[in-house]
Amino acid sequence: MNQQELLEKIKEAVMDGDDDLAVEAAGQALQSGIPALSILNDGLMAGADVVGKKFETGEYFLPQLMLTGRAIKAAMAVIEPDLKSGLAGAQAAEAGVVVLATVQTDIHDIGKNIVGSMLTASGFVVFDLGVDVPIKTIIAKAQEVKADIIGCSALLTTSMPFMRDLVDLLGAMGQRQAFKVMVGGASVTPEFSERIGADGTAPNAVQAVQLARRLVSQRRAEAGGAA
Ligand code: B1M
Repeated sequence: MNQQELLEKIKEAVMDGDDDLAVEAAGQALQSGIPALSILNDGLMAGADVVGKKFETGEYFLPQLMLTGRAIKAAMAVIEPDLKSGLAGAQAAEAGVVVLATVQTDIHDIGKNIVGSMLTASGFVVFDLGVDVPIKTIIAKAQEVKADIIGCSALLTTSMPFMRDLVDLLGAMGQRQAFKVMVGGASVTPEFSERIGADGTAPNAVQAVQLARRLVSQRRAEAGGAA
């Protein structure tokens, strides 16, 4: 089987919600030399997109979404060590402190967990508050641990506005400059991030780490300038 066929096999395993096949195919893909990031983007997320579209059109139902989520999680366990080792070269102790959460009303956590895991592997201290987290709880934790970055994940168009509310609430509290705010999730675009006044977004976990590094550098430069 060539590399394109292996990626297709992963995509189909995710579409079928077949966790055993997803694990097997992810392992074969790694062995054949496909980079872990490509397995994530071109295999797992590509399969999730198809399932999402079939769910929208009424061809698939909630059980299929659940099986798809399970298959992605299972395959992630196979590729995660490689994803992390790809980042290890640039690892720095105490790269920054991140408070991470899926915002209130939203329970999608697969992408957030991958982002959290990649940030940790890159030397960030991550406080992952889980899913369906009220924005006030996120801000309180960020204040408590003196976070550099608040990272919010949301996959529902109905939960994304809570990320705007978080930015607005920080402003109302006079705390907007205290933290960098990073947002993400399948429907989050750079335009959305800019519109709500966040400091940036990333389409995947590897770019999320790069963004987090940039934001911490900016924050430290700003703090140095203010001193
Ligand atoms: Co749901 N779901 N779901 N779902 N689900 C979507 C999101 C949907 C797009 C499917 C669709 O209809 N096309 C749709 C949302 C539509 C919309 O609002 N526009 C949807 C819906 C409607 C729902 C329910 C409402 C269904 C229902 O009950 N009727 C319900 C909502 C529950 C709730 O949250 N209150 C629901 C439930 C579920 C399950 C629980 C069954 C399951 C989630 C399991 C879990 O997370 N533990 C599920 C799944 C699996 C999906 C899809 C198919 C796949 C999501 C996923 O895990 N992708 C999804 C379709 C899709 O996304 N195309 C869909 C893989 C993951 C690796 O990608 O999360 O995008 P992603 O994360 C990426 C990047 O986005 C980025 O990096 C990650 C890794 O590379 N990233 C960040 C993520 N967070 C970041 C944060 C950052 C930076 C980058 O900075 C802080």
